[in-house]
Amino acid sequence: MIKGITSIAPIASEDAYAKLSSLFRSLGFEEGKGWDVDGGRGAPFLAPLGNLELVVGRAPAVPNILVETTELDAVYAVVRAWMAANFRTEEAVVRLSAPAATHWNSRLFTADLAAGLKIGFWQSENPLRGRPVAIEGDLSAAGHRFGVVVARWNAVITDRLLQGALDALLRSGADSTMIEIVRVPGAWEIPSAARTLAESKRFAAIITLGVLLRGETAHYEAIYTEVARGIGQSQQETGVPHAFGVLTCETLEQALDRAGLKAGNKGFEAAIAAIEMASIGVKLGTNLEVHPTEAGR
Ligand code: DLZ
Repeated sequence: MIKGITSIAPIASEDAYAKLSSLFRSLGFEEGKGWDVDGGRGAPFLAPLGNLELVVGRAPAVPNILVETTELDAVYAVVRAWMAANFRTEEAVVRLSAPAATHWNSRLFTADLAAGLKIGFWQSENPLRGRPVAIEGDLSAAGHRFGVVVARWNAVITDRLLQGALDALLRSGADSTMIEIVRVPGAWEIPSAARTLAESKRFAAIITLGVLLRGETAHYEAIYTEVARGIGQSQQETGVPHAFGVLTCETLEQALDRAGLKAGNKGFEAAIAAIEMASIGVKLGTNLEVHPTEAGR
């Protein structure tokens, strides 16, 4: 419901009004729709983010117009050039302070444009400031149990995908005794095996690996659709993350490229996705993994 907030800055004189408008234009501020009514004039300047800050008690020693920047030194160069063009040299030097650290983990400089009209420009030194808070998975596989379902059809490719997946798991801290590998005849059988593993609730994530070659596979589209649907359905209905490492390629050469030759190893990538989802499961409280000890087995 809230659309925006406007803080009104009364400007003492026409000269100060013109100076500040000119400086903001030279910095590339977007101008809003101004107004001119009953002897008063308003010039809105828009910024991607705005806020009205209420302060009680001792206020930080800053001007009450503060412009937050992401490249303070570049902005300083523009303001300094503008000051040089609008004031005598010695006056410009006095009116512009150099960027300096504040006690609130930022850097700030001020430009004194006219009596009672000092503008502050600042940049936070906190790299996380303004970033949306996101829940992200870690890339640590330690302490998690993973199920890997791999098709034997086109084993020359799927063995490489499996090697890639194991490489990712072990290098990310997985315990080899906590990785269970199930080999199935072909891609068609992957969904049911994946679902059996997922329903056991013993795994933080399932990794599915296979290759469908268009040239070799009758009803290629139908099979692929069903395999993808089955894996997705198992993931949704069991709540256990399933990483999708089933390649669909025109030729064997293309498949080899994706299994470690020219285009990365999709088994490795699927395992990394599984590790990340296992961690997100812990953070979101949706990890269903029950370890054998907990299950009393
Ligand atoms: C039958 C078949 C064919 C033609 N092609 C492939 C393939 O490219 N990739 C694959 O993983 N599996 C293939 N299969 C085997 C089927 O997935 C399935 O294992 C058999 O039809 C037995 O149900």
